[in-house]
This record gives sequence, C-alpha cells and structure tokens, in this order.
Amino acid sequence: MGKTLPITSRAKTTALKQPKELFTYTRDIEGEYHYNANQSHDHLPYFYLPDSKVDNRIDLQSGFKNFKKISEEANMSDFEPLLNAIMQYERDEVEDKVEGDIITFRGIMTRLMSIPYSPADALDLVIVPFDGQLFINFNTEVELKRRKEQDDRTRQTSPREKYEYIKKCEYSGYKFETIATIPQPWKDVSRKYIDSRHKKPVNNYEQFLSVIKTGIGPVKLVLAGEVDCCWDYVPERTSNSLSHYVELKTSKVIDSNNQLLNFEKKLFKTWCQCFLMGVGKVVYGFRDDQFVLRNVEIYQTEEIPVLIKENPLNSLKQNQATKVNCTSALKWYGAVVEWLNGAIDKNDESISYNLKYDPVKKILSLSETSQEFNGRLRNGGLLVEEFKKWRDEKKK
Ligand code: 0WD
Ligand code: CA
Repeated sequence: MGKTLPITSRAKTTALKQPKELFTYTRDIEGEYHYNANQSHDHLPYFYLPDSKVDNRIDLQSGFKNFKKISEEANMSDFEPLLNAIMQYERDEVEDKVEGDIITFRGIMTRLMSIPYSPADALDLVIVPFDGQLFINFNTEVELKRRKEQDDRTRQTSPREKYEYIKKCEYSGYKFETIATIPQPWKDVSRKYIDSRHKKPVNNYEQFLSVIKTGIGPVKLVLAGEVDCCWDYVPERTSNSLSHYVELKTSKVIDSNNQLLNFEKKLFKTWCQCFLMGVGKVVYGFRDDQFVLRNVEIYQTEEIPVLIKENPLNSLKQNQATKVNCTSALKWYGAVVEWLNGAIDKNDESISYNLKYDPVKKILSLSETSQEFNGRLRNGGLLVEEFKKWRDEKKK
C-alpha cells in the first residue's frame, strides 16, 4: 500500500524548537571515526581570514592535482559511525536512549526541505523503523548510481576543459575551507602556519560532525551534520554552541541579474542547511572565472530569509514563479515530517520503507519495501547488529 504527498502541501504552523547540540564526533584524514566525548571540540577549526589576506588574490585552484578526495562510496557508507557515536553517547553520557522520532543526517532533511524549489531533482530514501524511532538514509545504491551517471554524462558531453572546470569548482570549496580556517584559536596558532596555509594539501576526509536535537510541530528529530568551523569560541555549556558555528561556501562573483537569481537559489539551500541545525553564520567566498578569491561576505543565518524576500529582482513578473520563500519551505518541511511521523508505525520493525520524490509526478511517495534494509551492512544497509543489540539490551 502506498501513500503520497503532493509538493503543494504545507503545514499550518511552523512551531520550531531551538536546536541543541547533544554530542560531536570526528572523521580523521585516514577516514577513521572518533567519538571524543567532551574533548571533541578541540578538533573544531576556527574561522580566520582577515581582509589583508583576501587582498593577496588567493588562488582557489592551486593544489588541485593533489586533492585527497574521499570516494562517494566511502562517504556514503557513513551511517554506521553515526550509530556507533549514538551508542557511545547513550552508554557514557545519558541514562536513556536519545530522544527523537526521526534520526538522520541533516543533508537528507535539507534535500527534503528544498524539493519545492528544486522540483527536477529526484530523491530516493530508505526508512527503517526500530525501537520506536525512524532511521532515515539515502537509498545509497540508487543515489550512488545517479551521481555516477550524472558525472559520466557531464564527462562525455562536455569538452575536457569544461569538465575540469566543474571539478575545480568542487575543489575550490574545500580549498576555501583550508585557507579560511585555523586548527586552534588564533592565539594558539603560529604565524608560520597562517602564512603557509595556501600551500597546505586539501582533503575532504577530515570532518567535524555535530549531532543535535530539534523539532518541528509535534515531531522530534535528531540530526547529524558536518560543521565547517567556529566563529569565535565554544561556550562552556556546549549545548549552546550551535550559534557559534559557521558554514563555509564558495560561489562565482555576481555580475548579472541572472547570476544574482542563481546565487539566491544557492543561498536558499544554504539557509535550509544551516537553519535545520541552528548554525549561526554563513561565510561566502566569491571567486572569479580564474578561481581567484575576490571577496568574502558574512551572513547571519537568521537574516537570510529577509534578504531573499527583499531582493528587488523578485518582484519582476518573470521571476515570480520560481521565487524562493523560506517560510513556505518551512511549512512544506513541517508537512513532510508530520506526514512521515503519522504514516509509519515506528514499532513495527518487520517493514522497511522507500520514500521517493518523483520529479515527473511532483509527489513524494512512501511505499513498503521488500528489500532488507534492516540489519544489512553493505550499501543501503542502515542498522547494524551491534546497535540493535545495544538497544535491545537497554529495553530489558
Ligand atoms: O548516506 C549516508 N550514509 C550519508 C552520509 C548521508 C548524508 C551524509 N553522510 C555523511 C557524509 O560524509 C557527509 O559528508 O555525513 C557528512 C555530513 O553530512 P551532512 O552535514 O548531513 O551533509 P550535507 O549537509 O549534505 O553537506 C555538508 C558538508 C558539505 O559541505 P557543503 O558546503 O558542500 O554543503 O559535508 C561535505 C561537504 O563539505 N560533503 C561531502 N564530502 C565529501 N563527499 C560530500 C561528499 N559526497 N557531501 C557532502
Ligand atoms: Ca561547507
């Protein structure tokens, strides 16, 4: 039996809980995960990029050939470390299991939230009910295949220079992270480190992950997401640390109305990403066609909806149809989360679900799946035996 939700659905209210950090974990340069309990904020980088550095015309493509890049496969099989981290948190820090109706990655909720404004992007998720909670991940096999096909298509249909340009755009985002952050607070970092940052090899293995609790309407969520860096300091009560976090982004300098509208779409997605986790600030590095960093702009997450709303280009008739609206996106998100929460029996562990967004029909559909996602370790696998055993023992 299938259930559907049209993308025109909106919740009536958008009562939101302020997100709070529960705990953090990290991935190191070898791809190993560490649950570091209280010390893990030591691994959170700090933002440091004075204007005088930007004036030096930093090259965001240098070192491209030496990019230490994690494979999509490895990056996607990362549900297990989250479960391990939850297990350690439950064992070492709290008496009970972590509270929440839905447990997933922030990136997945960002994708769901932005569907009405990216209606051409398909999405395939897997939902596994277990122990009164819904665990949600990408349907990794489908998602990996889609990404690979997309990459092959670009490679085959565009000239080699164009393909390389696209790859360099991706690289420049990680390069910006490397040149805009320092590993410790400024007072603890040597001048030498700061002055040679532009030569540091770039990788996307290292991640600092924050696991937070939040809620919309009656539904409680636990979300895990990557945090790029810290603005100033991590407060003593680390549950209040989210507003001190920063999301780093790069984009092309804006020099036409069309580019501005494009940027606004990106800014909207970034807002979803940060808003969902309570990340306080966004820093955009703007680069030119030669990948030279030209200027840097800082946004407070909470001011972004206003900026988007007040953009004069939006009142032009031809732009009305595609106009992004943060409040409406939030109401859509509320509708999706409430629908999922009501449609699935969280205690019936015999059924797993597929949640698909179909870009042709423009609906979200939920269907029971015969595939075994519960307990499978490989692609698409979600819950692992150790986690299930841990929770089962807790119940006794
Ligand atoms: O299927 C899985 N098991 C999933 C794993 C689903 C969702 C996430 N993850 C893992 C990935 O390692 C992901 O990188 O968790 C990490 C963080 O999750 P998230 O914060 O929920 O992811 P998202 O919000 O989509 O992206 C945050 C950052 C990105 O920053 P930008 O500025 O590009 O939004 O995570 C990084 C990237 O820095 N990231 C990746 N790094 C390497 N390979 C990838 C990727 N494919 N995707 C995102
Ligand atoms: Ca980023």
